[in-house]
Amino acid sequence: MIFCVCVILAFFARVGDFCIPTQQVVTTSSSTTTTTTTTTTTTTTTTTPPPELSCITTDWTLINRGSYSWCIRVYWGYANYLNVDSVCATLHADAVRSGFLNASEIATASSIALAERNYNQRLFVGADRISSCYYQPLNAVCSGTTAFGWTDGVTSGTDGFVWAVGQPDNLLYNSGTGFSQIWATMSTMTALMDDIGDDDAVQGALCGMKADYY
Ligand SMILES: *[C@@H]1O[C@H](CO)[C@@H](O)[C@H](O)[C@H]1NC(C)=O
Ligand SMILES: [Ca+2]
Repeated sequence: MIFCVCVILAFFARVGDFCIPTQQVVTTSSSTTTTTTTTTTTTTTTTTPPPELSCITTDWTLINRGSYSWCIRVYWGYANYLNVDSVCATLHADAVRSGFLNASEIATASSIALAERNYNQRLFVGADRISSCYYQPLNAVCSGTTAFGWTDGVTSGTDGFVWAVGQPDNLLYNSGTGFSQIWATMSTMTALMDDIGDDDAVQGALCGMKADYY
């Protein structure tokens, strides 16, 4: 009996030895791939030039007057005292008869006009006789620099009053006809000004308007 138990125990002992499970260590080698994404943000600073003043279309000529820019263009067409104040608006709603800052501007206006019509023409410009000089001859009080005032709202000074000899003469001022020599004109070939009245008509007008950021 004891023998049998021993045999059995021995048997189990051996089986037990045999059955001790072998621990299998499975080493999983995990490789970690680190992807580094480098985002390079390139900030390109484009220096945008400030917008430049220009004229609305190329048939206007830009004149730099320092603190502002002015555009001029000739209106061609029959003009007299009846339409003198409206012909420029047919070119652009903002356009008015143009004055002159100095002799160089009237020369510029003349060359523009001559490039379009190469013979002498008379054009209304933006200067009207001041009322206190109505019916006054050319004299010390109503002189070439004092008898007229610029009408375009921007031109100032008296350097632009470049008159022909003996002008403004207020022709017929005392003739009793009542012709008021209110309006100033320019001759395109001589680049000189002359005052005319409502008995006369000319070939157009020198128009002006402010330049803008078009
Ligand atoms: C005449 O006016 C123009 C602008 O139209 C200006 O550039 C120029 O310097 C002026 N000339 C003189 C002598 O003042
Ligand atoms: Ca005259």
